[in-house]
Amino acid sequence: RLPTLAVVGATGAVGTVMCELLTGRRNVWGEIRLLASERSAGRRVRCRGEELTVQVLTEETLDGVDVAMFDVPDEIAAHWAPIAVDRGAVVVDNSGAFRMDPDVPLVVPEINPEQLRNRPRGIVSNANCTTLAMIVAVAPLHREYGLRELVLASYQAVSGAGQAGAEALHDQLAKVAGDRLLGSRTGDVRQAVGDELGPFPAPLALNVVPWAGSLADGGWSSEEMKLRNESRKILGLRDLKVSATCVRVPVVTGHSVAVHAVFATEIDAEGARNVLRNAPGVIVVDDPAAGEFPMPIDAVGTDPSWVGRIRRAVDDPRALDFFVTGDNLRKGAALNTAQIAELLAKDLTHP
Ligand code: 11C
Repeated sequence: RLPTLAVVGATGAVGTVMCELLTGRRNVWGEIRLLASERSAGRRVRCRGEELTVQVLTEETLDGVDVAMFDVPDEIAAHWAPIAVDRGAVVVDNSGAFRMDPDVPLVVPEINPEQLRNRPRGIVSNANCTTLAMIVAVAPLHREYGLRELVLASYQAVSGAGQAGAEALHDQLAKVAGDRLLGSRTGDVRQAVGDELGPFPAPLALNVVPWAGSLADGGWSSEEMKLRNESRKILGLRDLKVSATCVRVPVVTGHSVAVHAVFATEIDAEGARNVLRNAPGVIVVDDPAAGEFPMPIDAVGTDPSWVGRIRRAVDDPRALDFFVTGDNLRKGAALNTAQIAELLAKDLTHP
């Protein structure tokens, strides 16, 4: 019997991409069950060539599920994931609810797939989308050169904040379009956009906002702390120094990170490029003379992390600077979850 899969949160921004992804990937599932809140129940969604009806998430609709993917807010995952485990499922959770739990592995299949087997709570966590875009490129460099420190600046797309984020940006762009004064000293974007900020603290149209997530200790944002804590856990580097500044930009999909990585040994750009060319899940696009560098408009809809602008730091032969872009809804969320779930399916089918 092929395992039964539940997609919890099937109609959200990530859930929608998940259904598209499942349609294109190798079919390892028997039944696929789409679950969501009452609001979305009854909706018909095409998945894997079948027309499926979204069902309400209940204890009963979790019955018989072997693997449950959760693409829901933290508090809903915190409540429902243990219930799914009690009903017999292994949960792959894309929220932040369990990532730092020492009894929950934080798995990126290209980096630490072996940790999947050690899951005492029956839950496996999927990392934050910004961490994922960056870590797929950082990990192979760490293996080769020994990572000591990361200094990061993110350029995060609005769909990281869900469907509401994408809609807010499009609504705002419609309001500012055509007014060539807006964004200048005499054109007030705040006035043009009004109160419709969606999930953001300030307008995103014609602007960037140096904030994502909630306020954490010391003035850091929760998103910045996730980059630090999740990188340490995935790489198994408890003392890794990480400083991040997370910034929201007017991009619909595709999170980018400018990375300054310091290693234990000297590093040269061509050596690093070769390591990255051979790394799974990475594509190197690095020919600035020809105008080729990684950008969200190219990465969107694709699986790998796109890496470019690779150069050794002028003032530190042990440091490398580069730019990485990945689709925050695919590798940053749905794809990594699907990859983990497929490894679990393989174990269930051939224990
Ligand atoms: C954003 N990275 O772009 C966030 C969204 O911990 O999974 C994902 C939050 C998370 O707003």
